[in-house]
Amino acid sequence: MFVASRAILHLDMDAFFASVEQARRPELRGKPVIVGGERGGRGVVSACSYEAREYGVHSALPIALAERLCPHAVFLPVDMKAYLAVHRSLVTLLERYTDLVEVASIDEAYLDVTGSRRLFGPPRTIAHRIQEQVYDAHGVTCSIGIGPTKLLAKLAAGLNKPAGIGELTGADVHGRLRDLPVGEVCGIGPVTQERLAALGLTTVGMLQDVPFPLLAAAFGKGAHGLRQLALGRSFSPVRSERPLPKSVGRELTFDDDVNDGELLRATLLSLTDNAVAELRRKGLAARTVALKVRFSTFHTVGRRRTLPRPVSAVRPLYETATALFDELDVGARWVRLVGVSLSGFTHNAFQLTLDDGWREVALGEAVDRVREKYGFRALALAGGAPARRHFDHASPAQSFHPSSGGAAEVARELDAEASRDLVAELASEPAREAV
Ligand code: TTP
Ligand code: MG
Ligand code: MG
Repeated sequence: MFVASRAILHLDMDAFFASVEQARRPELRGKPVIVGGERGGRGVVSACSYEAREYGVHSALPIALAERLCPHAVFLPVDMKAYLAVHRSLVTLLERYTDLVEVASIDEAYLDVTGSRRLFGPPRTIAHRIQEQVYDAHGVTCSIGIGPTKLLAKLAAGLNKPAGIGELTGADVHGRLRDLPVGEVCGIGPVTQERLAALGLTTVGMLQDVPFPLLAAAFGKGAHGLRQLALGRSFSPVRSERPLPKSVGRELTFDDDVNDGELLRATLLSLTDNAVAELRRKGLAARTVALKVRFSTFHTVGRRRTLPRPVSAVRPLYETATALFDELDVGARWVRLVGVSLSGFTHNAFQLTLDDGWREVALGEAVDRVREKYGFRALALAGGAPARRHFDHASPAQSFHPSSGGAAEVARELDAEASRDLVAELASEPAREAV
């Protein structure tokens, strides 16, 4: 079961090396083009245009054989420098849509656009825009698959080649996917394919249905993983290779200095909540919480604490922030500014979390989804209410939160019942240890 449905795109360029050659030499468009070496060469085909594929040419075929199959094709040497230049530009283009871009090969990448929808629209709209921009920039086409997991997104891209956009959902696993040959599933290589064929298992549906003991007898510990693949279940997150940000922080300068402990704590909750929303958008988990307090005298103090393991849920991070706040013993002093900063990042695994923190993560993701749709203030943690009242009368100079519309306005748009439930559940969750 998926904790929360993610929106993942898989992009793969069509006949990549051959398309780049056709784009820079327009006279080659519409012709069979084979990249891999000159005629008479001893190499193999790296890439061939779709026109050449009609003659049975494919990657890894010896050039000599390709020549026989398609004698009138244009044969070109590999110009890796040119393809790498397109590749680099492509990655830069994709990173405009999300921080979570995983480069899977020279011509393919995964994008987790779960957090990008508010800004760029539904995944299909994002896919269309990417296709257009790739074509405008390089004159080459790509295929894009959409799915809740990397596995399904990649399959969807493959099924919609060339130049297509397609989507596979969890429901397709027991529908369209069943007739696919097992070899189409990323992770089932030629050796496994052969072993499956020996058992008479050639399609995804057969692999879904085969009695598990039979699979276990043949594949031992690998049987479970195979079955999971056949069921479209892969929880591996999109892993960006971008350098991780150093910190994500939020701070608030009050209009008037404050010495109300309740308001200060509520502010910390809202600040943490807001920073965690960015953390999730970036697919990160944090280990270190830092607190900053500036008094009315402009004297500024800070405290930081590192947790035993990275987390991406509000509660343990907020509890750490308030523990740090208590240590500061603010007492009756007047406070001008408070800030919370998170650091010590790792990429968060958006996986089926088996520890008892899973519920909090799922609720957090649900809150993110509502906010994506209706604006950040549509849902606020119950404990944040006093601070929210304060924000509602805040001066525009405040550094806190990218908000859209007032709370009352978005609340009207919301299904009030659903939002109350979420807030109530979050508020009534028993406090847990920091990790
Ligand atoms: P692929 O994406 O596998 O193939 P492709 O882009 O040529 O065609 P498709 O439309 O089916 O995706 O590989 C990307 C590039 O990697 C390809 O253009 C050339 C290179 N490559 C090789 O050099 N040798 C190979 O055996 C394969 C499969 C690819
Ligand atoms: Mg390709
Ligand atoms: Mg590829």
